Amino acid sequence: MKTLIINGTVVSATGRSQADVLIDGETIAAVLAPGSVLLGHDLAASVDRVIDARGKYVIPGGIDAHTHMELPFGGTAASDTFETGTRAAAWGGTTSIIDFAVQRTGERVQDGLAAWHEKAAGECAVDYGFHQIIGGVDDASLAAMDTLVDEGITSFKLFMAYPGVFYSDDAQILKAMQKSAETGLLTMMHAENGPAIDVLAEQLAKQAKTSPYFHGVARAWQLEEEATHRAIMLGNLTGAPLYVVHVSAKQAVEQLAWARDDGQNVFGETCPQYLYLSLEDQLGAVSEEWGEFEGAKWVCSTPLRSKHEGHQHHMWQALRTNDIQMVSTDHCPFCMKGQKELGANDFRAIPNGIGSVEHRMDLMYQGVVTGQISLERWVELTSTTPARMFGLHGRKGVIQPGADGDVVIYDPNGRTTISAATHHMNMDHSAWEGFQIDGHVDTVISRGKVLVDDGAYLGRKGDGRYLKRGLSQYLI
Ligand code: DUC
Ligand code: ZN
Ligand code: ZN
Repeated sequence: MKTLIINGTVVSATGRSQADVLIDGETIAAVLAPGSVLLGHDLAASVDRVIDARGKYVIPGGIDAHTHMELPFGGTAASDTFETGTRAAAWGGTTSIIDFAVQRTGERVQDGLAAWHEKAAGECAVDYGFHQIIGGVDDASLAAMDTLVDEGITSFKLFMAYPGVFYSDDAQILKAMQKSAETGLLTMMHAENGPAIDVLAEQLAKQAKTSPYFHGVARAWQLEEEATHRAIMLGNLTGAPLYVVHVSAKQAVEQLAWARDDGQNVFGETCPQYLYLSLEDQLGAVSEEWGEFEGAKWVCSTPLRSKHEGHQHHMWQALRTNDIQMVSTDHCPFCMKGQKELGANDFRAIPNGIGSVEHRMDLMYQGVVTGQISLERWVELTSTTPARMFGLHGRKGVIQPGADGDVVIYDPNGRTTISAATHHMNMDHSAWEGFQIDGHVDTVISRGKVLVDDGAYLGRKGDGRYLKRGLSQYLI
């Protein structure tokens, strides 16, 4: 199957131009001056399908490098399966995800990874890779980390939060980072001081401060800044490259900025919720159905931050200055009914997570509309840098000959209203209910196959393939 996309504006991380894109089979064959004639033939006449992208942007498919499909967490499991979550991703212009396989204390890393392969194989709408959560750093898991690169898993995640669940203490972090320095695996860090958070949360609960808002009060920014600093210094000591996930506090951004200025291989990711939503939104949220428990929809960790402290402004700035390099979702959906409501009487029991895998491209495009970031930076933050960061560059994140035919046609004049009534994620609510999007994902092509076109879903489960990843291109 040969597809030619004509008349569009092709946008990359470094520029934009009027060009036609030829996809042959699963890969991009050529990016051509408009109306090109090849070997005397009118190209449009020799292909199977021509898509007219006049007035629209032609961008590389989005890469969401932080999702949690089916994650067992908080006494339940994330409500999107690999099937529903990746289909929703496709609807939103994301053609690759990187999810987190889980190993817990006492379990073998190999078994955790095998379990994730089993959940995802044959189910996904788009291509998928894995990071490895090491929830129990011990001699066996450290030894198993030596085998990860051969499996195409070149990054692992540690948690400084969630004592008794995924938590690693400093000694464990030090050992895992030594392994990271030795193997080239990128250390991903959930940087919040979990033991201190648990003390504050218990104190709040004893004062009957149990509504969802207090989740954010307990998870104070000082505890994100402190953990980020500690992770940076342990990385400095061991020589481990460090990637801090879901950064929400401006003080944590400042930690990353000085470490980068100091020459360390330190990177940071933020998520749409930290750019648009605040602790006050959560406090003010009351509904007929849920009363003040409505705020549970926005319980995630790291938490939403106070709008009076300037975190959002600082985060947009950091996206421009490259103190933060990319935007993922931390997609971890839970329904209100039967899941979030486990914490109806105590915020500590609310499963943490927001579902956004379908909306990341649209939400970040609003930064272009409002002048916070350029069109090129939009592509860089959502696709090109994730590919480079996680060893997919050349295949993903670019529209160039030889790359996978992952292409999104985005209409800047289209309109989208986000709602649980119309989204494709398996969630009974939306953290983004009523958000008006200037722009629309019109057509989504994954390895040459049209998955979404003009409001219709044309893909099938199992279209997505496992992505064996290389080492991070930022380290070589
Ligand atoms: N944060 C979340 O909000 N959900 C899953 C895990 C995490 O770290
Ligand atoms: Zn996390
Ligand atoms: Zn996460």
